[in-house]
Amino acid sequence: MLVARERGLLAYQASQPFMPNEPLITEAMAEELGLDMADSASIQNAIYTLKGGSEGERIADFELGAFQGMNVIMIQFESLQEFVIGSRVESSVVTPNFNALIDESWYFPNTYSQIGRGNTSDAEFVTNTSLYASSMGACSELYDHLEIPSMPRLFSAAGYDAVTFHTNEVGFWNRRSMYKALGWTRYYDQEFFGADDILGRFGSSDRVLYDKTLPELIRMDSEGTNFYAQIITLTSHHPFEELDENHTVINLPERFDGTMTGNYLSSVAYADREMGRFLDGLKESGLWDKSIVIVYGDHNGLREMDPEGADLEALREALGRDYNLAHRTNIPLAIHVPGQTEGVIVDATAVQGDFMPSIGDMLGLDMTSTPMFGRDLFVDTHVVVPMRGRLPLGSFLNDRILYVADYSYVDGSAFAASGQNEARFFQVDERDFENGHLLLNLNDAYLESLPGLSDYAPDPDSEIPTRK
Ligand code: GP9
Ligand code: MN
Repeated sequence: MLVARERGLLAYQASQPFMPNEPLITEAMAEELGLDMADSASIQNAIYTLKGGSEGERIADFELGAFQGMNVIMIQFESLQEFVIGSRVESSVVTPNFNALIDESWYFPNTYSQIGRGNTSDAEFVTNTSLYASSMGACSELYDHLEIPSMPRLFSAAGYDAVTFHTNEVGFWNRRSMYKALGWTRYYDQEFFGADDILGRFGSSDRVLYDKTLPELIRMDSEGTNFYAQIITLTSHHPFEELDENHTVINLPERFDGTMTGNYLSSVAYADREMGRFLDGLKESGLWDKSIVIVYGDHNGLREMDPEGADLEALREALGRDYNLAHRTNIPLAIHVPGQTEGVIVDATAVQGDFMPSIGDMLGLDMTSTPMFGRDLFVDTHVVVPMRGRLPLGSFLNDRILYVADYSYVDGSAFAASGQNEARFFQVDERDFENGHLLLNLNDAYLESLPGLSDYAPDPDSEIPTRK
């Protein structure tokens, strides 16, 4: 992309035949890392080596496996960015329910979205595999024919039902095939949710989503079935068109009228209210006390904005500072464990690929046959996460910075991973830059090594959106 941008498309095309056709993992690299692609333990060890180790201080006040046998309810909240949490515009609090959840949960304010071109579906893929998304297309399209080691498969092996809920048709983003590749026990889509209270262009509102999901969870529980449930919300989706009176929950000042920022905040406020009703329902039903509840954003909601326009002006007001690439990629993550009554804030950098090892920690799942690129959030280890798909190849996150690549290492720019202040990157981060590249290669080689599904057939109803 850089060659094309700086030297023109012709130069880019001319350069293609001369690009060396290196294998993803060279023999020398495999030898140095003691890597055998047929052995998952050796892949996991190589990941740890490239990331600078896996040992560190345990930060959790609970033991490994303390929540064995509990259910897991994971809410993937559409377009939820971290800056919204705790924010208020004049007297309007945007996310009172999420704010209250934080007060009794583990909260990771410096969590980053790892999506590539598959938006929501990439977030589903990454959270359930602890792998990296691609820059070549949606993971749901690229990897749908594989039998992918995943969280649903780990839960199934532990005797759980692994179920996923979303009000759109399952063919969107090729989810029917992706869900099979990920090994979900069952999915619930538009066929289950129906067409009541359609909001936006994709499907029924979050009200309908939660109202129909809760009884299913209660039913499974009453039948003695442990479950891992992922709930994919929808209403707070771009373009956040103004909600009618029945769905409006906050009053913003007039200057927010018609701005993307204003519509976005209103839309998130609606989705937050519905989530709050659902969490109350979990409490009333008793499921709250026997479930780990995780809520996080899938990716940014706000898109390109005119630097001089009212959108960005409104955003600066809501954010209280300038908006940069780190703010754009930053999502909230809250984890409530059964019995927890007090909030804990963890400032370390986190990503969506960390959920799987962290859930494995809380439940004591046997994860030895599944290499994971994420880290256990309850152990304080060095962070290095290559970022691609939404940022130029060569970008990465570590404990301190989000580094955005350019031509060479020294040309890139850095943003504080804490989102707070100006950041600088140092030569010392260069190792993370290089290891990030190797981690991506290892990820891709691992995916290439996975077996295909014996009964794979492309889904004729699949729909992959073309816009980014
Ligand atoms: C529709 C929903 C779209 O099913 O996933 O969200 P997007 O991927 O555009 O964020
Ligand atoms: Mn989305």
